[in-house]
Amino acid sequence: MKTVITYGTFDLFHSGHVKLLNRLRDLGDRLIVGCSTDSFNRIKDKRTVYPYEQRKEILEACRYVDKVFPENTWEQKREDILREGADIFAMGDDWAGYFDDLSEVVQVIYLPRTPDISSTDIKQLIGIT
Ligand code: C2G
Repeated sequence: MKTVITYGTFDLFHSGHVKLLNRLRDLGDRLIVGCSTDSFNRIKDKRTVYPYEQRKEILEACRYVDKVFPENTWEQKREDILREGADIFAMGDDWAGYFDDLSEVVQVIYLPRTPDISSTDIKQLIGIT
């Protein structure tokens, strides 16, 4: 059983998220997602439209996701990886290099982001700054 782990806010769930989660799921047999809590997004200085519980519910409804857990800090990844027995840590390549230190405990992979779509773009389109 190969477990893949990833993290993100996943606000205003869109096809860029779906394409990434699909590719991540194809890297293994199980995909688990650390979903950024509202308090962690305040630390990331990231405003969201959907609160954590709704973002978690939407992720859990995604066919590619097997489990969702809260991401409260930058530092919890190593502990999560060991607890979940993750074999692969993967993110979109806007994060390329940021988490290379985790290669001590897991295979680290960065996949190309889907171009031309983002939660930020959507917020601007619907007039939410
Ligand atoms: N993503 C993508 N293509 C897009 C938009 C996002 O592949 N068009 C990917 C990002 O690269 C990321 C994931 O989808 O891997 C989630 O994106 P965000 O919700 O923006 O995640 P972020 O707020 O950057 O949080 O500890 C890591 C952080 O929690 C990441």
